Amino acid sequence: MDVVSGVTEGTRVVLWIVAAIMILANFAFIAMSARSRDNNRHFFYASAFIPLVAASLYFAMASGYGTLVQGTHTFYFARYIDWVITTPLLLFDLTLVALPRFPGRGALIGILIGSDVYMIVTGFVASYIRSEYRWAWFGFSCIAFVGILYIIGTRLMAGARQRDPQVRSLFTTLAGILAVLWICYPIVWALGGEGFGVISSFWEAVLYGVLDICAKVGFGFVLLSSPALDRVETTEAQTPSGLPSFSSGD
Ligand code: RET
Repeated sequence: MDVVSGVTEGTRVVLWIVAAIMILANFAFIAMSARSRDNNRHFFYASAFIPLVAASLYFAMASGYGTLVQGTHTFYFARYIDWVITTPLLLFDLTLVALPRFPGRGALIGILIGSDVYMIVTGFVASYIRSEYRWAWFGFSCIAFVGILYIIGTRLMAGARQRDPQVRSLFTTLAGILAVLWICYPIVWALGGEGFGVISSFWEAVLYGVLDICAKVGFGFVLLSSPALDRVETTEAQTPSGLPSFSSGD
């Protein structure tokens, strides 16, 4: 079998296909930005940048430069470079939909992104280490992940409840997509070569590929094609009296 840097031919084909889909998504999101407005253009920039980053790192893996051969095991380290850049941007999008511009959402964005970077970096360490100690790092990463889901389910949800019904329902859809897809990542990790090794590296590449396409491209399409996007940065949280609320952020 033709193997380049530990990547077999079948897996390379999968990686090339995902790279191609990501670059097409980047073009599509750039084209969609024609309908953006000044107040929501950042969503288009972020959504287009996410598949561009993924395309370049899938390209690296497909061409044999995104892997590390560790004995009989191939570690696809480029995934973590992709995720450490793209997952904060996805959380950034979600937070902007949930919370109004005022009275400020910076602290929550900082906490979410900090925890997310920690989750990916500890996940990288778990993957790099081949001894049983990797499970401790997997555990650290999972703790941060639970924290992220907790903040989304509590603080962001509470913020979204105070918003325009269309914006609220966009948030609920995006948060649902994000939670369901993101939970699959540690499951694939545990089943794949870094964890228990019960699925082949080919199927691991297929599963991560499908997840990455749904979490980046699917999420981006839902966000950018929503009519509620125009209302996200214009509506403020409402108190029952209709006055802007000063309590839903910090
Ligand atoms: C790892 C392994 C360690 C434990 C946990 C993980 C979580 C990874 C996640 C990745 C999400 C990636 C996305 C990429 C697409 O844009 C690192 C697999 C908890 C949640 C959404």
